Amino acid sequence: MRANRLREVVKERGHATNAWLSIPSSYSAELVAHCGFDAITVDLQHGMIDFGQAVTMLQAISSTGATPLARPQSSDPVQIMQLLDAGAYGVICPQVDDADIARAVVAACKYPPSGERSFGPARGLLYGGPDYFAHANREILVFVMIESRKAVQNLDSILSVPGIDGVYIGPNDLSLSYEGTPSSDPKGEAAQAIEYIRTQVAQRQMLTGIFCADGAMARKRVDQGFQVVTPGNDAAILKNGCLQQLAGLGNATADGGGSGY
Ligand code: 3PY
Ligand code: MG
Repeated sequence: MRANRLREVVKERGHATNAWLSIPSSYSAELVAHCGFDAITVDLQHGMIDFGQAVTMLQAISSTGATPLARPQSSDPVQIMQLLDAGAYGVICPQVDDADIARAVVAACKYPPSGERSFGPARGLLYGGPDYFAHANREILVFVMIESRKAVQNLDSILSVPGIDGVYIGPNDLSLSYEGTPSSDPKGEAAQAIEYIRTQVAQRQMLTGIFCADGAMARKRVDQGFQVVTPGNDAAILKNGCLQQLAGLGNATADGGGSGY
């Protein structure tokens, strides 16, 4: 089976970059994948992407060496299994607030006896190779998103669920939960929670990941010790690029907004 390079990259370089796709286009997925990111996440939760579009985007990503990942809409095992069958080499599952949800996510990602994934790897087999079934439980990465006060309170029991490879922090939802307002760079209690989560996850030798608004924030998170970072999503990068070009011309921008989320 084709190896999942993401863990190796973290070992070799200390950190990996993970692009985040919300635009339903195989062309933009291909374009981003050719930029040199170590992994690319197709986001079905907040992206404008349905399953059929996700398949074409995973195909586009597999024209490069980047590890294809997907964020499902929820911890629904049906969609998780479908995305893995479509060739995702890992999932970043949103809103994993307790150990029961974490167990359901792991079960959807692992073939028996470790889990309950149904057999039918379809495109996973084309991408991974003929021995996909024998190695999928090891190669497929399971990230759970910790993004609420409840999840932080349950962190120890969530991280005790066997089969979790890493945690991805959603700072916007975390900030919403703690501070009542979303922020990709939370302050106060939410910022303390981010550092608490990172240290707890690192102590267990699991991967520490976090969504960031842009490259500068991603750099800050790497310096803080995070291993997998997302320097903004495709829509925010596109919008910022357009605004920058217009500003370079001295033109007023339509709404003055910038970073997206
Ligand atoms: C969050 O910041 O809450 C996220 O889920 C990032 O995508
Ligand atoms: Mg979130």
